[in-house]
Amino acid sequence: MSTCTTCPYCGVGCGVLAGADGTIKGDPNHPANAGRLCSKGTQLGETIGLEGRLLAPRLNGQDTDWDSALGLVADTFRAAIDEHGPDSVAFYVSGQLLTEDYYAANKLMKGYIGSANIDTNSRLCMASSVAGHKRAFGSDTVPGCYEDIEEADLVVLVGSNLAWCHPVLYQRLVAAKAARPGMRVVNIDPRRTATSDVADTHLSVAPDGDVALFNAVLCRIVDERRVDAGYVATHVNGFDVALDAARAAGATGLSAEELDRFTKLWAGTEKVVTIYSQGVNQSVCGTDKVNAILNCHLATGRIGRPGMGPFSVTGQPNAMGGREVGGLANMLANHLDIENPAHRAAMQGFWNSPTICKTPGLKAVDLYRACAEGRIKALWVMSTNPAVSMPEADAVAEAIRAVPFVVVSDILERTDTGDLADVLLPAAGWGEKSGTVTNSERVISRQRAFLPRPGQVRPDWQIIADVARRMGFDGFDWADEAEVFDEYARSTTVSRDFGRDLDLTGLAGLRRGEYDALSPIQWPVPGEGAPGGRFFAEGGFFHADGKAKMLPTVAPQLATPPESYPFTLNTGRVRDHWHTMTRTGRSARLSRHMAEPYVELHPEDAVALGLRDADLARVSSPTGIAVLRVLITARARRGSVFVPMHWTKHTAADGRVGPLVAADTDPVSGQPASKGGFVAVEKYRPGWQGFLACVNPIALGQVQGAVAAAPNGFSAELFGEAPTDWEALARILASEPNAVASQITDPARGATRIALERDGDLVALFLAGPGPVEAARSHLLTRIGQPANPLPLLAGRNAADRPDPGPTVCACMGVGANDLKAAIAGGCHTVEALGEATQAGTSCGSCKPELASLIATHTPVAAE
Ligand SMILES: Nc1nc2c(c(=O)[nH]1)N[C@H]1C(S)=C(S)[C@@H](COP(=O)(O)OP(=O)(O)OC[C@H]3O[C@@H](n4cnc5c(=O)[nH]c(N)nc54)[C@H](O)[C@@H]3O)O[C@H]1N2
Ligand SMILES: Nc1nc2c(c(=O)[nH]1)N[C@H]1C(S)=C(S)[C@@H](COP(=O)(O)OP(=O)(O)OC[C@H]3O[C@@H](n4cnc5c(=O)[nH]c(N)nc54)[C@H](O)[C@@H]3O)O[C@H]1N2
Ligand code: SF4
Ligand SMILES: [Mo]
Repeated sequence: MSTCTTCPYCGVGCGVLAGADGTIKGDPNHPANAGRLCSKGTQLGETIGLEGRLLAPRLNGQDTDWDSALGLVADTFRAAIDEHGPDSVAFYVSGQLLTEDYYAANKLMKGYIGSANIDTNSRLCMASSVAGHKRAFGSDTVPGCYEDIEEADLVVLVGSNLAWCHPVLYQRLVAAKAARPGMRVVNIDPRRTATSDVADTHLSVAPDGDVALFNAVLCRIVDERRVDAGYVATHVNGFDVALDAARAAGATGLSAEELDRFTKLWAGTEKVVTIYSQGVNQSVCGTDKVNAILNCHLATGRIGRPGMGPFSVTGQPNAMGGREVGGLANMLANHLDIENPAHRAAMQGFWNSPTICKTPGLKAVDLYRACAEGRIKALWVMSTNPAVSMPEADAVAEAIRAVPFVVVSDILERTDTGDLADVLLPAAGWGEKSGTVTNSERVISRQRAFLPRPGQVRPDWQIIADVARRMGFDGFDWADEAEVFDEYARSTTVSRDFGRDLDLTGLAGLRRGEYDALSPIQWPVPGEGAPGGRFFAEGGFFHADGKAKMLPTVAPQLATPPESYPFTLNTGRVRDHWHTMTRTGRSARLSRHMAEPYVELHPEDAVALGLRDADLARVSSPTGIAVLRVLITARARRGSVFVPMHWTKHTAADGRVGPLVAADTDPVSGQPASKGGFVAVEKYRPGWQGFLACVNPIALGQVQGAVAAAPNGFSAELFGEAPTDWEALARILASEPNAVASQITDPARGATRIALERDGDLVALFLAGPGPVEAARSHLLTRIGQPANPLPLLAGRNAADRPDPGPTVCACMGVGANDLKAAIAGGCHTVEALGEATQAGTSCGSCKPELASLIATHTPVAAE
């Protein structure tokens, strides 16, 4: 028996069939994925174990009972509000909460506490898209749907690594292009990524060159007479001022020929979809980037019709749901505006609440500044890890520490943020809680529980309601999540009556059974008439006059790095990890794709810095320092380095990029420029480097490095400042004081290899030397926890029956790069042939771009 639910990772929102035994399959009936899953979705079963889970409320590190914890939270928030006013408290929430959780949190803060100090990690994610939509459309409306991507003749991906970040949508794009080879795909990103592999053209735009680029597209549209004059006349304001601004040329970092070809292609293709993501949003000019793109679609009327439109893809599973219920500090609820007294009065009327916030609250970056300045007396963080993911992360951790009372709701006992809390509240996790999420194309799906709730965990909405009631508020007496959803659906009568886009009144009054059985449904869901569909093909915008607005977007001066920090910093994601790794970090398979934090840089920059592959580099900015493995690739843009965002104090204290990122924000949206800032890069020479594979969890202590899950235990890449007693160190790191040690040393190279055996099993292998450790890691990892003769391993020989598979490329089927290279040498020259021979890429397909690039690099060139 399996349960039909939704993947808890990205905003594609794939349907999942989950079994109580942890089996996971794609749901063939879900409109987002039709049975497909990516590597992260496929490995969900590996991430739902109970190790490390927070199972009881905690006060100052001691387990406590719910009554005491909830009472303390309610009393302390109440006391702060009574003494210092409603704006002295704050919630910081997450696009990974379910809509019901989010609705409850927003209602409590805005309608009952009477402050708008509830902001969300969507501030770091979607805020510029929200602000751009509101400026252009009068509301935060995503006009199109996934099918548009398949029906387009031109798909432009701007600042989106779709192949790694929205893999199932990417697979749909790849399949559509294969079926219709005439389709064109252009990828606009300073660096080449796995996504560039589907693209006919990759444009290495200068960081933040996007406004200038889309301004150039707008000029081309006009010059080639591609303006839809009828649409503009009837439905659009601001055309002339937008065009004036666009005429002022700005730097894109592209050649005149590249610019010419791209603007011509965009202007000349009717069915164009422009997909954009964090390369657009996370910038000091993020909102202008969004509007520069929207301007082009509005001028051509290419919006809301099949195969055309701008498409801001959401990151988190419920980023869209959070925007609906009002999780941002500058939105009220239901896409209504705090600044509008009629909206406020109507929401307060619906809630029948004692008060309502009057002005926008603090946005994330300002919120943590207020914490640092002592203005916030009580803070509640739910389902997000700001001590890792905020810019200037170390300063944010200090700011949280400065708040007198900090509550964190999480599923884990230890996170970088949870470690700063006075009270930890144990939340039910994916698989244990029930509710709804909305994906990138406005499809609402049910998340359904299929696992028993362990320990004392409770769903987030219930924890919020419990606190609200203890604060003396009515309006939080829901019996279950179906009642919360029903109230939310009914509340959209308010937005509907204001003529807004968000209308779920057709879902109001669902009985529990109907709610449980709810199939994926695209909003709007009006009380009468068919649900779903596109917006704006016939105008109908949400500004007072019903028209859209084109905005004058002025291309910024491209920033030149200061002498002391000569590289532009770029940050983002890897294929198999999710954010701060609290879930994907538990999966051995997912942890093998990228087992440690790294810095990607261009070969010419590497030469200039004297860096070679696998060296360590010290990357520093005015606000922080990280030590990272060097990955040299021609995919990087010269002068720009890329560092992934995933590692934490728990997984690689020195490998965190958050402390390096400057807290600069977009002036309109308040979204931080997480892709920006400047850094210095230099070679880092530690006293030694090492690799440890072991059955026990690894506590790094004084040693630096990164830990990761491995097939029979854990692994770590290590480095340190001073030479040590190797055997003692190996025992401490492996927590094996009594195991039998064998050691081989190579005094000439200063290298050592130590094996620890207990009861005939190999429990740890430790390799160390003065430079990067060269060893077949995946091979060594397979021996851990097994009866093994350590000597051949220590001598560095692979058993003849088990050649080293190399670094994992296909996480689902566990296929390594060496296996793949062998198969390519053996004649597999297509992704399909490789799949048949090795099974790589045959499950979720997330690794297909990497398979294709391996084929491109390793196929022997045929003799003439
Ligand atoms: N595997 C995986 N998938 C995820 C997530 C995850 O953690 N892991 N997180 C989810 C979430 S919450 C989000 S928001 C999405 C994010 O999804 P994406 O936005 O696709 O991912 P990122 O890697 O953050 O950034 C995308 C690209 O922007 C580029 N970029 C940087 N600066 C610029 C610029 O100035 N202009 C342009 N045009 N491009 C630029 C970067 O080089 C990068 O390749 O992914 C979602 N999916
Ligand atoms: N440098 C840099 N920084 C970035 C970005 C970037 O591209 N570069 N991207 C930004 C973006 S787009 C995003 S979205 C953020 C993401 O950053 P975060 O939101 O900080 O990262 P997550 O690891 O997703 O944090 C989710 C937390 O919620 C917990 N959790 C999981 N399920 C539940 C649940 O059901 N209930 C509760 N209460 N807790 C739960 C998890 O254990 C985890 O601690 O990072 C941002 N920061
Ligand atoms: S694409 Fe992958 S991570 Fe995103 S929802 Fe689908 S299975 Fe989950
Ligand atoms: Mo995000």
